[in-house]
Amino acid sequence: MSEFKSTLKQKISAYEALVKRENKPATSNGVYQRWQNPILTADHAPIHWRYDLNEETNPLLLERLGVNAAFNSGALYHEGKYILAVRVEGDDRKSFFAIAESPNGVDSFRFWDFPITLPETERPDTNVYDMRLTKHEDGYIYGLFCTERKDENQPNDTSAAEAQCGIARTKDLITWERLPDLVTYSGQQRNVVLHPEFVDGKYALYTRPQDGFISVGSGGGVGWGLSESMENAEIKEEVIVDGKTYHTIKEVKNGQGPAPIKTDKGWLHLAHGVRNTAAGLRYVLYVFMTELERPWVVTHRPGGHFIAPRGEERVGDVSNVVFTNGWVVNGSNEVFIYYASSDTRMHVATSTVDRLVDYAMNTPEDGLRSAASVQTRNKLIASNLEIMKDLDL
Ligand code: M1P
Repeated sequence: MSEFKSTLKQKISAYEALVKRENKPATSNGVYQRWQNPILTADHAPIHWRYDLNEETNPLLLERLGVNAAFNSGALYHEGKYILAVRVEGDDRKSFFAIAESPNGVDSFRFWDFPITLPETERPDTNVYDMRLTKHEDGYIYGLFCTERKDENQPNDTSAAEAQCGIARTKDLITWERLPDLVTYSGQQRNVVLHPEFVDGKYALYTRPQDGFISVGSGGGVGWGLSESMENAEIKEEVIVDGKTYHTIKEVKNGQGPAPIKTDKGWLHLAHGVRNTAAGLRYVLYVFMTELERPWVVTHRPGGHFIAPRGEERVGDVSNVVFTNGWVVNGSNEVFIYYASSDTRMHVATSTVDRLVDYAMNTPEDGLRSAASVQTRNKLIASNLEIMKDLDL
């Protein structure tokens, strides 16, 4: 066997070992179960995406098109499979979307042969990322994502960018129809998510109005608005569902994660919150619930973070970040929370609808002052000390 072929054979067997690696439960806090291994990394990108496998044109078997990261994935439970619309980032810093599927939701995620071919609009995207998948009651699967383009108003600033909400839809996850970008009357938009049901006969969207590309400025918060259509989506009026708040985990900014899960107690939401530190921004996940009939009205706000970066999750291209834009409920009411760490890799945590609703409804709110936090904790401690007297463990 030629050296080319034997090297390729080794690469294929290392790749197969990675993709087939069994995942195991890690720590659990009763609310959710973390799993040991990242479910997707840059190394999960298929070999045929990265190497030219033609011995004549690539005799030294060099990696021609490297992949830098696989993170921030939209998710769907579809035809009995766990589907992720992964943000894959090439070494050239451009992100694109690719579908990966798993039979069990916790390991064996394998990319489909080709990434998604996403049509462009008349104003081509420079970069696209963070697709939220929503199976809407109109029959389509929508992918809403951030489209980033150069800010033409600042031609001399090579990092001045503009973020807006791009929209595509599909029925089979293979062929995608691109629709015009969402029109809103806020400066920029990121983290826009389609609600799965019509509200008052209209499409309902969670938004994140922001003044600048990174800074939300005077804007921010998880917003909400209605649109007559998705073919020409336009939100004339945005209300803030869940604003940013001083000295909380969402002091600087926040954003809706995936589309909310419908439960008999209300809509269950997952979001990210950002605060500033001397080491830079820290991104964590949090949960809230809204009314069934009025999904823009918050009913429960469990205080603090739900998932924060831990161990190796804390380090990556943008360290100290966990971010989510995908979760699914399977046929047994189990919830698979797909989250990325440090803009580098994907993880899963599992729970159930009942556990998450219990967490959302029975976790005390942030009291917004140290004294209030101590009061809440003392109440728990006093009650527990009484219980512990009679505990015979
Ligand atoms: O780098 C952390 C995250 O930053 C952005 O999120 P937000 O708009 O809330 O600041 C996004 O670019 C996201 O992709 C990224 O993970």
